[in-house]
Amino acid sequence: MKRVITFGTYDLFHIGHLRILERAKQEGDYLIVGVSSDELNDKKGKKAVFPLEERIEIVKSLKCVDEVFVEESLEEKDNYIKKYKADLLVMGDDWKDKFNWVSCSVKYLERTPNISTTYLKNSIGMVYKD
Ligand code: C2G
Repeated sequence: MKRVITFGTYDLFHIGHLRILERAKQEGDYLIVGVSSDELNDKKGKKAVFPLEERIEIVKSLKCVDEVFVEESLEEKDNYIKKYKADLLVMGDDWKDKFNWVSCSVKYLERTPNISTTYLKNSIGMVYKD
């Protein structure tokens, strides 16, 4: 059984998030997802709208996701890979070559165009008034 691992914040969960998780699952049989803690987001210079518990609840509910844990640090990536016995790390290509140092295979998948949490944050206030 091939075990795939991927990571993300998954704030304001959108179609780009769903598609990368579904494509990650297609790379193997079992999908493990590390959801970034609020503290890790602070370090990444991001502030999530939805708290960690809610982001985890949404990701956990997806058919393609088998297991979820909290990602506390980007540098711990290889420890998570070993702990969850992952054979393949999947990331979006905004992270291209950033994680080539890990001990399993790595695949960077193309991001879904024209959608992002940043775009949503900016457009909601401007376009939807009530
Ligand atoms: N994504 C995508 N298409 C989009 C937007 C996002 O394929 N239009 C992918 C990203 O490439 C990433 C995943 O969805 O693989 C989660 O994206 P984010 O929630 O923005 O995750 P990020 O904050 O980049 O955290 O250890 C790495 C980090 O935790 C990744």
